[in-house]
Amino acid sequence: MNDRQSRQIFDALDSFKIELPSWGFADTGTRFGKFFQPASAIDLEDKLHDAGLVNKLTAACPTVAVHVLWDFKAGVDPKQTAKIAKKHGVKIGAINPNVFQDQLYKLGSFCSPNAKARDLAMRHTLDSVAIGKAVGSNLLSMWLADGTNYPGQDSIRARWQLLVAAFKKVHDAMPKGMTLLVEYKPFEPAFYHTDIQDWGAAYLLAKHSGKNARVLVDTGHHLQGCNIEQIVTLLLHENMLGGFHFNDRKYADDDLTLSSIDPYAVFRIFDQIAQYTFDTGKDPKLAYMIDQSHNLKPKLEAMVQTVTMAQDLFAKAAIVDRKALASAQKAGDIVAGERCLRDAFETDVRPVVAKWRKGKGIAGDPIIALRKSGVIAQLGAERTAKRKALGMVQGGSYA
Ligand SMILES: [Mn+2]
Repeated sequence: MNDRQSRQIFDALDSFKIELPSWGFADTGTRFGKFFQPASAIDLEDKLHDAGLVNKLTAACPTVAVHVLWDFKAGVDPKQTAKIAKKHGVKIGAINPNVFQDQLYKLGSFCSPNAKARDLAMRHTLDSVAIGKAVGSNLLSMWLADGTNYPGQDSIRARWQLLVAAFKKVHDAMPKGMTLLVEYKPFEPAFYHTDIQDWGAAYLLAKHSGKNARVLVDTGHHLQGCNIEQIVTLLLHENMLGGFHFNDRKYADDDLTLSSIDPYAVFRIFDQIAQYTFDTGKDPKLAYMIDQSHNLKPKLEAMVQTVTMAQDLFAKAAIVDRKALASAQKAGDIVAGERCLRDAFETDVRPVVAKWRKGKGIAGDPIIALRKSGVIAQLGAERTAKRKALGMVQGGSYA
């Protein structure tokens, strides 16, 4: 590692902020059940506390994404939530409306043939815009569970028309400076067709919505073998990429920690972003967010691990020799081109990343620091007592 590469890594890490999901600190599970953790967050204050802790350990996570239904109670001033976040050294980031849990959404939300479901989805989403405004968030992140389970169940075209009209209305209700992020997913919970099933549908919907709409790429929301970095490249080139939901997967939307299955795939995504910046001189201003719920790993450890893995891979992408890569590509030298990527990917960047952390006044290895602190056991004892005092049985919904 030479000095130039070290500087490149420092600059890259300075620019790389990752948003934490409030739902990643609460008890979560699969449809087969949940395994509870004593230290899991009970309420929004706990979630913001935990996010604050991850930010302190990593110096890279100043914002927290919230789920409106799970995190905001009716009648509670959202500004109070912003104050609690501030107390823990973080800010509220992306606002995620929830238009999939109410019984009315059986046939969908914005795409439902039931006008009452569509109205409820619109009211809730406009309320979410208002919450975003109140807490100073500039991101409205939309994921829909809309779709059908059987051919003939509903008109795919009629549903698309409803969707386009609804997103345009939401977009036009947003204040200036707010971005509508459109997330896609090929299947689940719908098993036959999903209304926003891929990046093409999300792109079209964002285009129809208006100039402040962009596509959100959730790394776990693709079919097997999909070339995600190509999607990222095309969306960047078209100025239509808004950001990411990070997680990893082996089979479907598995919510595994980022790069736990395929680090090279994550590196290739970061490589394309670094290439875009190198080629254009532009900062694509992407929202890097984690979307994971950890069913087995200790939640705080899983979150810190994700952030550190993302930083390592982002650092590796920053040291690709772009000039040598361009020369190899021009000469048609396939092996040399590939070696440019492999050389960077196989470089052990951890000592430089640790040095960057020490420069920020934090430990070189945040996982070790977290373990040494004993805070997970301490939170486990405190929260067990809190549950007892509140007469709570551990568990419940994702909230
Ligand atoms: Mn997601």
